[in-house]
Amino acid sequence: MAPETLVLLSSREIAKMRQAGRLAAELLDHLEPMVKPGVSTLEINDEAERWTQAHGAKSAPLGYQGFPMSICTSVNEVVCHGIPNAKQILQDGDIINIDVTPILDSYHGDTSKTFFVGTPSPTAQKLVEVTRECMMRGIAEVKPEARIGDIGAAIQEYAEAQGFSVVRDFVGHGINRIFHTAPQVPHYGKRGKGKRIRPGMVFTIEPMINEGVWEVEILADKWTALTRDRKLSAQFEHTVAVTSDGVEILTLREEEALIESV
Ligand code: EYF
Ligand code: CO
Repeated sequence: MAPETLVLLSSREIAKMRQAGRLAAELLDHLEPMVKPGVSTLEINDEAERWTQAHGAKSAPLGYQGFPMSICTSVNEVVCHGIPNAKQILQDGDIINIDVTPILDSYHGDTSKTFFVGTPSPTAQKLVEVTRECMMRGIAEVKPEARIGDIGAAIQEYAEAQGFSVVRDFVGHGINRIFHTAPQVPHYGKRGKGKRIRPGMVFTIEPMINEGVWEVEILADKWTALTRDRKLSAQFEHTVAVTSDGVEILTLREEEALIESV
């Protein structure tokens, strides 16, 4: 089937996605204690690869379209697809997005979180908090009969009201046995526009929110996207499944489940 065909997953397939999503969430939890000044992004990558293999899974990014590493590590002005590197040592005040996608039993779980390294600046703190809230507001729009445009509109309205901008060049995407498939899920847009949301759809919501302008540049390595003005960028990502009456977050971490239930 062409990757752009929009598929609705059966409950059996969603159960598989739930297992992959849970593993992805646990991997982020496992990596979190490593996020400290003095640690290199390569050390985080190598631990992610070791842990993924030890849990019977594979790292989807490794070799995907030629990507050279197992996870993406995007620090400060890097918007996404940062490549882990032995020479990149985390410093107090940095922010780092860690984006993981294990493949378990052929199904993908894709999630990311932006972490603080030590103590953040007030601007970094606000940007990261607003970006997580953008993702959650986008997820709250997901229900049968809503439109894909409702997700982006909710994200864009909140980000811009807080004085930040929404990256246009990278979007959420359908995900199942295939890493990137239909539908595309922009993090900006208009309510009532775009494809209708149906039970059985599974896709990512992964807003990248910038402190300054929304435009990005790609480094000479052909992968790393960074802000055109070199100001900060943050990102959060969940994989979600549309249910008969709303949404299930397949990559929810234990810590978040506790927050969501209070
Ligand atoms: C050709 C890639 C292709 N794409 C997405 C491919 O986790 C991800 N999204 O949430 C994600 C991770 C990777 C990825 C790793 C490699 N790619 C990246 C950058 C440019 C590009 O163009
Ligand atoms: Co991802």
